[in-house]
Amino acid sequence: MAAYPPLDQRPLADTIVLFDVDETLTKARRHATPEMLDLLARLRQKAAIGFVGGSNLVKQQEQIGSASVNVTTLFDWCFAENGLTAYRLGEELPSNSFIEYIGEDNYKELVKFALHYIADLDVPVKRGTFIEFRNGMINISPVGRNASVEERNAYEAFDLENGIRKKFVEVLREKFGHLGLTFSIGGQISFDVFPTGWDKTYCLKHLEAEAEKPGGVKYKTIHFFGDKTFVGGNDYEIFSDPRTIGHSVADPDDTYKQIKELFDL
Ligand code: M1P
Repeated sequence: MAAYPPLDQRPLADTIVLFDVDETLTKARRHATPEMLDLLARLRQKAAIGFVGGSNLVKQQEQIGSASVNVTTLFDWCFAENGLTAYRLGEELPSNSFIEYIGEDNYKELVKFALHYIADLDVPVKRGTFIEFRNGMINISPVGRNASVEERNAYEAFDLENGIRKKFVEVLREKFGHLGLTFSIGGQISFDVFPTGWDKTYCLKHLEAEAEKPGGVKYKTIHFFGDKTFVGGNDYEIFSDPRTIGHSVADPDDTYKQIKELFDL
């Protein structure tokens, strides 16, 4: 494995570059290319790097890591589920939990309602895992998370035409908004549900905690690269946060190009 200078000894030691995953570092649910991994490794020689993804760590391991490489070794900071699961230099940081926040009874009501709603939905195909329970959020999918890549693409097109997720989210906001939840459509086939404020800006709490630690790095410049930076997209909050410099990308090729230019790589 490549060796990297300690965080406080990199040429741009007070700079961190954070990346969304799907459509920023990789195509949706696909593997990172060797060229992208090489670019990240070169950038890591200069500044700290991290990812901040909505999905859980298992997905980022599949997409960026490999059978022999743990994704937590490829970044200084790993923020899965918006930072609710976090690693610094391969070590897990303290976390927070969706179920503790919402409580079992409210959670049961939400799940009962959502599953009934999905049962009544007329979508071209239904697969399995309609609700995925994660540490810091739940993910709800009308087609089911077991959909294949082809089924995902077909569902996404159908959803765009028929506003299935948009309507679903409106109904849930109406019924469960009082629980302080945010409903965020970030990917192709699903939406995330998490306590308001536990969006991607959540990961910045870890960087603030780092600055407070004796010998911790104080990041003065926090770049964020993401594709869903528009209002309502799941990158919007961190992209527009005054603590970050936001960069909007069209796809992983665009990320590659912008990083090469910005950091002279
Ligand atoms: O990273 C964006 C989103 O990716 C997945 O969405 P989908 O399966 O709908 O394409 C999910 O992991 C979702 O949680 C995440 O926000």
